[in-house]
Amino acid sequence: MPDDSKVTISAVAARQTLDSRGYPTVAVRLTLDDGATVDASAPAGASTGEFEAVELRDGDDAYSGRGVRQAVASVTGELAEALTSHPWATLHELDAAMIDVDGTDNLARLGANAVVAVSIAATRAFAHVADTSVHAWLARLTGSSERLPVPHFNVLNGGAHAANPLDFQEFMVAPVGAASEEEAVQTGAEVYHALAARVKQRFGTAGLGDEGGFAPDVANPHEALDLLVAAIEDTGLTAAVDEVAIAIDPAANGFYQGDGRYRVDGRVLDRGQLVDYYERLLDTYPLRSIEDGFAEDDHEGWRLMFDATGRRTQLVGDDLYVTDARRIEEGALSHWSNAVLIKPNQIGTVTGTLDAITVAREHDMRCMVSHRSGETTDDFIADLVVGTGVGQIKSGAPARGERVAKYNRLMEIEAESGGIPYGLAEGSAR
Ligand code: 2PG
Ligand code: MG
Repeated sequence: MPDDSKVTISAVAARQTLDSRGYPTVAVRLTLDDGATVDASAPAGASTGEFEAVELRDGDDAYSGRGVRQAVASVTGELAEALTSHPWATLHELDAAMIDVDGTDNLARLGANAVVAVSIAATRAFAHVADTSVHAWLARLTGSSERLPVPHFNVLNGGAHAANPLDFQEFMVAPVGAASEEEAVQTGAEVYHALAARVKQRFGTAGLGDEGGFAPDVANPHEALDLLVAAIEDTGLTAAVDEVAIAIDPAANGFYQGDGRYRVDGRVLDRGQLVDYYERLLDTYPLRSIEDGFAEDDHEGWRLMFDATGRRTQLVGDDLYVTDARRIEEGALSHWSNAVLIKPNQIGTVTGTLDAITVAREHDMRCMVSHRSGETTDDFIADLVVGTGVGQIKSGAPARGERVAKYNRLMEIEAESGGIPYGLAEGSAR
């Protein structure tokens, strides 16, 4: 077992580095006793859930208050002292020590941006001392069968990630029927380019949103979905749930009006009407997955949606669960959704992330590993998704360095490892 090999950290360094939106985030380097170094950096969300672990921002003049010098100081100060104090037998022990030093229940004092970067670097350190890849180490730790995931390419952006009037945040293309990761990436890129041509022709511009998808002045979700279907067909492939499927993240917190009412397409819909709206989309388009279709605190809306569509569609909780095992358990027992989005920085440690996946699995909920809208070129989530074998990832468009870093790492794992199957995990069809 990898945990037999202890990790001894001799030095801890941290600094500010820029994310894909040009704001600073935390970069960490751990030096191990054999001289090896492991690095990691924290991503940052824009449409964040209320109950996420706290991302520490300085709030002073630098970067409009978004500097992370305090979080960097957390790493080089208190965390460095704790981490270099003795050898670590397990990642769990190391993560627990950081939570202990922080002393709050949401990492508010040291900052989840500090802790998650250290936790990811530490995971790499354990893989290093076990002389294996990060994905293989995670698979052994969690007892999972490795799997290359179906990528969900966010090719059209709206909501908090774009300046257009589109209420829904993400429109994704998922090559479910591809034979390999390499083929899936090719499909995603070809659809992206076909969409670029259509968007340029219709709107005269192909400006991008935060995740590298196009952000034209599309008026409503129907128009966006029509464009996606057309772009898929332009490539000669079939838009269908078991071939090239579509997934959406409305990110409903962004258009929730309170009191069970939502503003979509300029109309105010109650919960039942919003369920009807989604059902019409499901009837019309090859939609396999809807994430955050309701607001994070509108549990009644989630339940209604689950009752109406949970048997035929993947319903993913993101802001709803914030990668928190306790919330996921509550959602499973209350029938809020049948799937969970997995973002390490929402919970702040890799161990907490793995706990979230374990609980989801115990309740037969599917998982999708996810990037954040603010990213670096850190590709940890690629190894995370393969090692846990959950079968689905979203990492934005098949373009821009911080997005393709993950897709490229997946293709590298496929090429290097040989024999890891591609596709949705058992029981994950629509
Ligand atoms: C989401 C994410 C990632 P953000 O809502 O799923 O796509 O966006 O990182 O802004 O929360
Ligand atoms: Mg989301």
